[in-house]
Amino acid sequence: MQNLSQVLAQSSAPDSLKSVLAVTTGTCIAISDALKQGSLAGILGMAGNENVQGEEQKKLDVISNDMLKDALMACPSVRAIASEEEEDIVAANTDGEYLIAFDPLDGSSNIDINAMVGTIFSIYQQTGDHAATEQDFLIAGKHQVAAGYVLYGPSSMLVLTTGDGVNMFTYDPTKQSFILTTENVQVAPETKEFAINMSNQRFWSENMQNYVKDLTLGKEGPREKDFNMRWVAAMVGDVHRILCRGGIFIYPWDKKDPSKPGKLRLMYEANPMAMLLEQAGGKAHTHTQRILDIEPTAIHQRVAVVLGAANEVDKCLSY
Ligand code: AFP
Repeated sequence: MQNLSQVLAQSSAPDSLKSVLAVTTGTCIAISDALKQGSLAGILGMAGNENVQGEEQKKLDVISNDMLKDALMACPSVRAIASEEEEDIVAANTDGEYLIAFDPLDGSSNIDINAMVGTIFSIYQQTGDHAATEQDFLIAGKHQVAAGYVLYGPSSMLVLTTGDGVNMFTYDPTKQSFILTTENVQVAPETKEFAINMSNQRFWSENMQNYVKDLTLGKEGPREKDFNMRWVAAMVGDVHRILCRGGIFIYPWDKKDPSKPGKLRLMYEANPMAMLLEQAGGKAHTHTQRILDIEPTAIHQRVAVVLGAANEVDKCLSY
Protein backbone atom coordinates (compact mmCIF):
# COMPACT_ATOMS: atom_id res chain seq x y z
CA MET A 1 0.00 0.00 0.00
CA GLN A 2 1.56 3.24 -1.17
CA ASN A 3 1.63 6.36 1.01
CA LEU A 4 1.16 9.96 -0.10
CA SER A 5 4.84 10.74 -0.63
CA GLN A 6 5.34 7.56 -2.72
CA VAL A 7 2.31 8.46 -4.89
CA LEU A 8 3.54 12.04 -5.31
CA ALA A 9 7.06 10.75 -6.17
CA GLN A 10 5.51 9.00 -9.19
CA SER A 11 3.54 12.08 -10.22
CA SER A 12 4.73 15.01 -12.33
CA ALA A 13 4.33 17.34 -9.33
CA PRO A 14 7.54 19.35 -8.77
CA ASP A 15 9.33 18.98 -5.43
CA SER A 16 8.24 22.49 -4.41
CA LEU A 17 4.56 21.56 -4.82
CA LYS A 18 5.15 18.30 -2.97
CA SER A 19 6.55 20.30 -0.04
CA VAL A 20 3.43 22.51 0.10
CA LEU A 21 1.22 19.41 0.03
CA ALA A 22 3.31 17.72 2.73
CA VAL A 23 3.03 20.77 5.03
CA THR A 24 -0.72 21.12 4.35
CA THR A 25 -1.57 17.45 4.93
CA GLY A 26 0.77 17.17 7.92
CA THR A 27 -0.96 20.15 9.57
CA CYS A 28 -4.36 18.57 8.84
CA ILE A 29 -3.32 15.57 10.93
CA ALA A 30 -2.50 17.92 13.80
CA ILE A 31 -5.95 19.53 13.32
CA SER A 32 -7.49 16.06 13.35
CA ASP A 33 -5.74 15.32 16.67
CA ALA A 34 -7.10 18.58 18.13
CA LEU A 35 -10.63 17.72 16.95
CA LYS A 36 -10.44 14.26 18.51
CA GLN A 37 -9.85 15.81 21.93
CA GLY A 38 -13.14 17.74 21.48
CA SER A 39 -14.57 19.13 24.68
CA LEU A 40 -11.84 17.40 26.73
CA ALA A 41 -9.48 20.14 25.60
CA GLY A 42 -11.95 22.95 26.25
CA ILE A 43 -11.70 23.91 22.59
CA LEU A 44 -15.32 23.54 21.50
CA GLY A 45 -17.74 26.41 21.46
CA MET A 46 -17.43 29.98 20.28
CA ALA A 47 -14.23 32.00 20.07
CA GLY A 48 -16.21 35.11 20.94
CA ASN A 49 -15.56 37.02 17.71
CA GLU A 50 -16.73 37.16 14.10
CA ASN A 51 -14.80 36.35 10.94
CA VAL A 52 -14.72 38.39 7.75
CA GLN A 53 -17.90 36.59 6.68
CA GLY A 54 -19.68 38.03 9.69
CA GLU A 55 -19.96 34.48 11.05
CA GLU A 56 -19.46 33.64 14.71
CA GLN A 57 -16.00 32.01 14.89
CA LYS A 58 -15.73 28.75 16.80
CA LYS A 59 -12.58 28.13 18.78
CA LEU A 60 -11.51 25.33 16.44
CA ASP A 61 -12.03 27.59 13.39
CA VAL A 62 -9.41 29.92 14.83
CA ILE A 63 -7.11 27.16 16.10
CA SER A 64 -7.10 25.31 12.77
CA ASN A 65 -6.64 28.54 10.81
CA ASP A 66 -3.65 29.55 12.94
CA MET A 67 -2.09 26.08 12.66
CA LEU A 68 -2.31 26.14 8.85
CA LYS A 69 -1.22 29.78 8.59
CA ASP A 70 1.85 29.25 10.82
CA ALA A 71 2.90 26.02 9.05
CA LEU A 72 2.46 27.40 5.52
CA MET A 73 4.13 30.73 6.29
CA ALA A 74 7.20 28.72 7.33
CA CYS A 75 7.21 26.75 4.06
CA PRO A 76 9.75 28.31 1.61
CA SER A 77 7.58 27.33 -1.39
CA VAL A 78 4.57 29.36 -0.20
CA ARG A 79 4.32 32.93 -1.54
CA ALA A 80 1.06 33.78 0.27
CA ILE A 81 -2.08 32.33 1.80
CA ALA A 82 -5.77 33.25 1.72
CA SER A 83 -8.20 31.85 4.28
CA GLU A 84 -11.91 32.00 5.03
CA GLU A 85 -10.85 33.20 8.49
CA GLU A 86 -8.49 35.96 7.27
CA GLU A 87 -9.87 39.25 5.93
CA ASP A 88 -6.85 39.82 3.67
CA ILE A 89 -4.25 37.59 2.08
CA VAL A 90 -1.15 36.97 4.21
CA ALA A 91 2.15 37.32 2.32
CA ALA A 92 4.73 34.63 3.20
CA ASN A 93 8.00 34.06 1.27
CA THR A 94 8.65 36.45 -1.65
CA ASP A 95 10.47 33.73 -3.63
CA GLY A 96 7.81 31.11 -2.88
CA GLU A 97 6.23 29.57 -5.98
CA TYR A 98 2.72 28.83 -4.72
CA LEU A 99 -0.40 30.58 -3.49
CA ILE A 100 -2.70 28.53 -1.28
CA ALA A 101 -6.32 29.36 -0.40
CA PHE A 102 -8.07 27.29 2.25
CA ASP A 103 -11.13 26.87 4.41
CA PRO A 104 -9.45 25.62 7.59
CA LEU A 105 -12.56 24.00 9.02
CA ASP A 106 -15.47 23.67 6.61
CA GLY A 107 -18.75 22.77 8.27
CA SER A 108 -17.67 24.25 11.58
CA SER A 109 -21.31 24.40 12.73
CA ASN A 110 -20.96 20.59 12.93
CA ILE A 111 -18.06 20.67 15.43
CA ASP A 112 -20.11 20.91 18.62
CA ILE A 113 -22.30 17.97 17.56
CA ASN A 114 -19.30 15.75 16.70
CA ALA A 115 -20.34 15.62 13.03
CA MET A 116 -18.34 15.78 9.79
CA VAL A 117 -15.95 18.70 9.21
CA GLY A 118 -12.95 19.11 6.93
CA THR A 119 -10.13 21.29 5.61
CA ILE A 120 -10.39 22.36 1.94
CA PHE A 121 -7.39 23.73 0.01
CA SER A 122 -6.69 25.19 -3.44
CA ILE A 123 -3.17 25.80 -4.82
CA TYR A 124 -2.03 28.09 -7.64
CA GLN A 125 1.41 28.68 -9.12
CA GLN A 126 2.44 32.29 -8.54
CA THR A 127 4.14 34.10 -11.45
CA GLY A 128 6.30 37.21 -11.24
CA ASP A 129 8.84 38.11 -8.56
CA HIS A 130 6.79 40.61 -6.52
CA ALA A 131 5.33 40.15 -3.03
CA ALA A 132 1.87 38.64 -3.45
CA THR A 133 -1.25 40.81 -3.39
CA GLU A 134 -4.95 39.91 -3.36
CA GLN A 135 -4.92 40.51 -7.10
CA ASP A 136 -2.51 37.57 -7.55
CA PHE A 137 -5.13 35.23 -6.05
CA LEU A 138 -7.85 36.33 -8.47
CA ILE A 139 -7.14 33.53 -10.94
CA ALA A 140 -9.83 31.34 -12.54
CA GLY A 141 -10.14 27.92 -10.89
CA LYS A 142 -9.11 26.14 -14.11
CA HIS A 143 -5.53 27.32 -13.37
CA GLN A 144 -5.29 25.51 -10.02
CA VAL A 145 -2.25 23.18 -9.93
CA ALA A 146 -3.67 21.14 -7.03
CA ALA A 147 -6.85 20.95 -4.97
CA GLY A 148 -8.13 18.71 -2.23
CA TYR A 149 -9.52 18.29 1.23
CA VAL A 150 -8.95 16.35 4.42
CA LEU A 151 -12.22 15.00 5.84
CA TYR A 152 -12.30 14.47 9.61
CA GLY A 153 -14.79 11.64 9.85
CA PRO A 154 -14.70 8.16 11.40
CA SER A 155 -11.33 8.08 9.65
CA SER A 156 -9.31 11.05 8.42
CA MET A 157 -9.18 10.94 4.64
CA LEU A 158 -7.22 13.03 2.13
CA VAL A 159 -8.76 13.46 -1.33
CA LEU A 160 -6.33 15.08 -3.75
CA THR A 161 -5.81 15.98 -7.40
CA THR A 162 -2.70 17.50 -8.96
CA GLY A 163 -4.42 17.63 -12.35
CA ASP A 164 -4.08 13.96 -13.27
CA GLY A 165 -7.13 12.32 -11.68
CA VAL A 166 -8.37 12.07 -8.08
CA ASN A 167 -6.88 9.79 -5.42
CA MET A 168 -8.23 9.02 -1.93
CA PHE A 169 -5.93 8.34 1.03
CA THR A 170 -6.83 7.09 4.51
CA TYR A 171 -4.72 8.22 7.45
CA ASP A 172 -3.00 5.31 9.23
CA PRO A 173 -2.06 6.47 12.75
CA THR A 174 0.28 3.46 13.19
CA LYS A 175 2.29 4.55 10.15
CA GLN A 176 1.56 8.27 10.71
CA SER A 177 0.92 8.69 7.00
CA PHE A 178 -1.88 8.84 4.46
CA ILE A 179 -2.22 5.49 2.64
CA LEU A 180 -3.61 5.33 -0.92
CA THR A 181 -6.99 3.57 -0.67
CA THR A 182 -8.81 4.56 -3.88
CA GLU A 183 -7.08 5.43 -7.16
CA ASN A 184 -8.53 7.49 -10.04
CA VAL A 185 -11.97 8.16 -8.54
CA GLN A 186 -14.80 8.33 -11.10
CA VAL A 187 -18.30 9.77 -10.49
CA ALA A 188 -21.15 8.03 -12.37
CA PRO A 189 -23.00 10.43 -14.73
CA GLU A 190 -26.44 9.36 -13.43
CA THR A 191 -27.63 9.38 -9.82
CA LYS A 192 -30.60 8.84 -7.53
CA GLU A 193 -29.29 10.92 -4.60
CA PHE A 194 -29.43 14.70 -4.14
CA ALA A 195 -28.14 17.06 -1.46
CA ILE A 196 -29.75 20.44 -0.80
CA ASN A 197 -30.92 22.35 2.31
CA MET A 198 -34.68 21.92 1.81
CA SER A 199 -35.50 24.49 4.51
CA ASN A 200 -34.62 27.20 1.97
CA GLN A 201 -37.14 25.88 -0.59
CA ARG A 202 -39.48 28.92 -0.44
CA PHE A 203 -36.53 31.25 -1.20
CA TRP A 204 -35.29 29.45 -4.33
CA SER A 205 -35.98 30.57 -7.89
CA GLU A 206 -39.10 29.00 -9.38
CA ASN A 207 -36.94 26.93 -11.73
CA MET A 208 -35.01 25.43 -8.79
CA GLN A 209 -38.29 24.78 -6.95
CA ASN A 210 -39.60 22.91 -10.01
CA TYR A 211 -36.39 20.88 -10.41
CA VAL A 212 -36.38 19.73 -6.77
CA LYS A 213 -40.17 19.14 -6.79
CA ASP A 214 -39.72 16.72 -9.72
CA LEU A 215 -37.02 14.88 -7.75
CA THR A 216 -39.41 14.46 -4.80
CA LEU A 217 -42.25 13.23 -7.11
CA GLY A 218 -40.11 10.16 -7.77
CA LYS A 219 -41.41 7.28 -9.97
CA GLU A 220 -44.86 8.91 -10.35
CA GLY A 221 -43.31 12.18 -11.48
CA PRO A 222 -41.57 13.29 -14.71
CA ARG A 223 -38.20 11.83 -13.61
CA GLU A 224 -39.79 8.33 -13.44
CA LYS A 225 -37.44 7.20 -10.68
CA ASP A 226 -37.27 7.59 -6.90
CA PHE A 227 -34.53 9.78 -5.36
CA ASN A 228 -32.93 9.75 -1.92
CA MET A 229 -31.76 12.89 -0.08
CA ARG A 230 -28.75 13.53 2.16
CA TRP A 231 -27.53 16.81 3.75
CA VAL A 232 -24.34 16.81 5.87
CA ALA A 233 -24.32 20.63 6.32
CA ALA A 234 -20.60 20.49 5.52
CA MET A 235 -19.78 20.78 1.82
CA VAL A 236 -16.71 18.59 2.37
CA GLY A 237 -18.92 15.76 3.64
CA ASP A 238 -21.49 16.05 0.86
CA VAL A 239 -18.79 16.21 -1.84
CA HIS A 240 -17.01 13.19 -0.33
CA ARG A 241 -20.23 11.15 -0.48
CA ILE A 242 -20.65 12.14 -4.14
CA LEU A 243 -17.04 11.17 -4.97
CA CYS A 244 -17.65 7.83 -3.23
CA ARG A 245 -21.13 6.90 -4.51
CA GLY A 246 -22.39 9.60 -6.86
CA GLY A 247 -25.06 12.26 -6.44
CA ILE A 248 -25.71 15.94 -6.97
CA PHE A 249 -25.04 18.76 -4.47
CA ILE A 250 -26.78 22.10 -4.81
CA TYR A 251 -26.45 25.34 -2.87
CA PRO A 252 -28.47 27.64 -5.16
CA TRP A 253 -29.02 31.37 -5.25
CA ASP A 254 -31.94 32.28 -3.00
CA LYS A 255 -33.92 35.43 -2.44
CA LYS A 256 -33.12 35.67 1.28
CA ASP A 257 -30.41 38.14 0.23
CA PRO A 258 -30.86 38.61 -3.55
CA SER A 259 -27.58 40.55 -3.78
CA LYS A 260 -25.65 37.42 -2.75
CA PRO A 261 -25.05 35.04 -5.72
CA GLY A 262 -24.90 32.12 -3.28
CA LYS A 263 -23.67 31.05 0.15
CA LEU A 264 -20.53 29.10 -0.75
CA ARG A 265 -17.19 30.78 -1.32
CA LEU A 266 -15.53 30.52 -4.74
CA MET A 267 -11.83 30.52 -3.86
CA TYR A 268 -11.67 27.92 -1.08
CA GLU A 269 -14.88 25.91 -1.40
CA ALA A 270 -16.34 25.93 -4.93
CA ASN A 271 -13.10 26.06 -6.96
CA PRO A 272 -11.20 23.19 -5.24
CA MET A 273 -14.33 21.02 -5.18
CA ALA A 274 -15.04 21.85 -8.83
CA MET A 275 -11.52 20.73 -9.83
CA LEU A 276 -11.96 17.46 -7.93
CA LEU A 277 -15.38 16.78 -9.49
CA GLU A 278 -14.20 17.52 -13.05
CA GLN A 279 -11.07 15.40 -12.54
CA ALA A 280 -13.43 12.59 -11.47
CA GLY A 281 -15.64 12.97 -14.56
CA GLY A 282 -18.32 15.08 -12.87
CA LYS A 283 -19.43 18.68 -13.42
CA ALA A 284 -19.50 21.85 -11.32
CA HIS A 285 -21.48 24.92 -12.42
CA THR A 286 -23.25 27.95 -11.07
CA HIS A 287 -26.67 28.60 -12.63
CA THR A 288 -25.02 30.15 -15.64
CA GLN A 289 -21.41 29.01 -16.03
CA ARG A 290 -18.70 26.44 -15.31
CA ILE A 291 -17.23 27.28 -11.90
CA LEU A 292 -13.62 26.80 -13.04
CA ASP A 293 -14.10 29.48 -15.74
CA ILE A 294 -15.17 32.20 -13.29
CA GLU A 295 -12.75 35.13 -13.21
CA PRO A 296 -12.70 36.01 -9.47
CA THR A 297 -13.12 39.63 -8.37
CA ALA A 298 -12.58 39.16 -4.60
CA ILE A 299 -11.04 36.41 -2.45
CA HIS A 300 -14.21 35.98 -0.37
CA GLN A 301 -16.74 36.15 -3.18
CA ARG A 302 -19.65 33.74 -3.10
CA VAL A 303 -21.21 31.64 -5.87
CA ALA A 304 -24.18 29.35 -6.41
CA VAL A 305 -23.07 25.72 -6.75
CA VAL A 306 -24.56 22.81 -8.68
CA LEU A 307 -22.04 19.94 -8.76
CA GLY A 308 -21.82 16.15 -9.07
CA ALA A 309 -23.02 13.56 -11.59
CA ALA A 310 -22.52 15.10 -15.04
CA ASN A 311 -25.92 14.17 -16.53
CA GLU A 312 -27.80 15.21 -13.38
CA VAL A 313 -26.04 18.60 -13.31
CA ASP A 314 -27.09 19.06 -16.98
CA LYS A 315 -30.66 18.04 -16.07
CA CYS A 316 -30.79 20.53 -13.17
CA LEU A 317 -29.43 23.36 -15.34
CA SER A 318 -31.96 22.51 -18.08
CA TYR A 319 -34.70 23.82 -15.74
P1 AFP B 1 -20.11 26.52 8.22
O1 AFP B 1 -18.65 26.32 7.96
O2 AFP B 1 -20.46 27.89 8.70
O3 AFP B 1 -20.72 25.42 9.03
O4 AFP B 1 -20.83 26.47 6.78
C1 AFP B 1 -20.63 25.30 6.03
C2 AFP B 1 -21.02 25.65 4.60
O5 AFP B 1 -20.26 26.73 4.16
C3 AFP B 1 -20.83 24.45 3.69
O6 AFP B 1 -19.78 23.64 4.07
C4 AFP B 1 -22.16 23.73 3.78
O7 AFP B 1 -22.49 22.99 2.62
C5 AFP B 1 -23.14 24.89 3.96
O8 AFP B 1 -22.41 25.95 4.56
C6 AFP B 1 -24.27 24.51 4.88
O9 AFP B 1 -25.15 25.61 4.85
P2 AFP B 1 -26.50 25.51 5.71
O10 AFP B 1 -26.08 25.64 7.13
O11 AFP B 1 -27.31 26.67 5.19
O12 AFP B 1 -27.13 24.19 5.44
